[in-house]
Amino acid sequence: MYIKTALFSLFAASATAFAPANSQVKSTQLNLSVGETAPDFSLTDQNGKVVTRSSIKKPLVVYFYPSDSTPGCTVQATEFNESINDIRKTYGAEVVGISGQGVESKQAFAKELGLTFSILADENDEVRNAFAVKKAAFGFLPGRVTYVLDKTGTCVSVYDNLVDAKSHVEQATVALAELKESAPAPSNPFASFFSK
Ligand SMILES: *[C@@H]1O[C@H](CO)[C@@H](O)[C@H](O)[C@H]1NC(C)=O
Ligand SMILES: CC(=O)N[C@H]1CO[C@H](CO)[C@@H](O)[C@@H]1O
Repeated sequence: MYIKTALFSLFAASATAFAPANSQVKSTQLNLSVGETAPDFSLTDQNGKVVTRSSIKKPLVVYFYPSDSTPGCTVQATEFNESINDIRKTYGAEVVGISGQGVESKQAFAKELGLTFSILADENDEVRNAFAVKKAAFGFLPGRVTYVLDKTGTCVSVYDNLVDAKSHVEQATVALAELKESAPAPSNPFASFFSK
């Protein structure tokens, strides 16, 4: 429901804000940009757990990939899997992967690689469409795009690269490091007592 609403407002916004005068840009070519709030979503992961974006109150790497169990996506998932402990400990962040195949396919892919983070089944591409993930290869392939969101769901980084799957992890880590750097120090000297 909220995805539809988000999708609609994206389209409505895009019609006015982004309409270029002299080129044909379809709304599907528009992506979530830095500074915008990411659409909310609830999707099922490889273990049957429902993951809701807005209930993860930490920085979140949302990476869209073309397809389970393909070579590029295997490299990318393996690389995120290798960095996940660092991403959790150093940056207090979480990672989710999203693609259009179902839960069974996610189960097989995650089991094959021993993944320790959620990969989510977005079977009708609803979330991919809500994020308006840019297509790759002149619009023929689902894109490989990584978004880094801050803990409030605001997008701080977009990285689009179909071919170099490995580089997504590096780019996401750079964005997480910048986010950590820019986190304001608590203005209330007693704040640290309450956040324990
Ligand atoms: C993913 O991480 C887990 C836990 O560290 C490990 O057992 C597994 O082998 C890793 N998978 C790959 C493909 O590296
Ligand atoms: C077509 C479009 O809107 N592209 C944008 C995708 O996001 C990046 C990063 O925010 C922008 O630089 C592009 O203009």
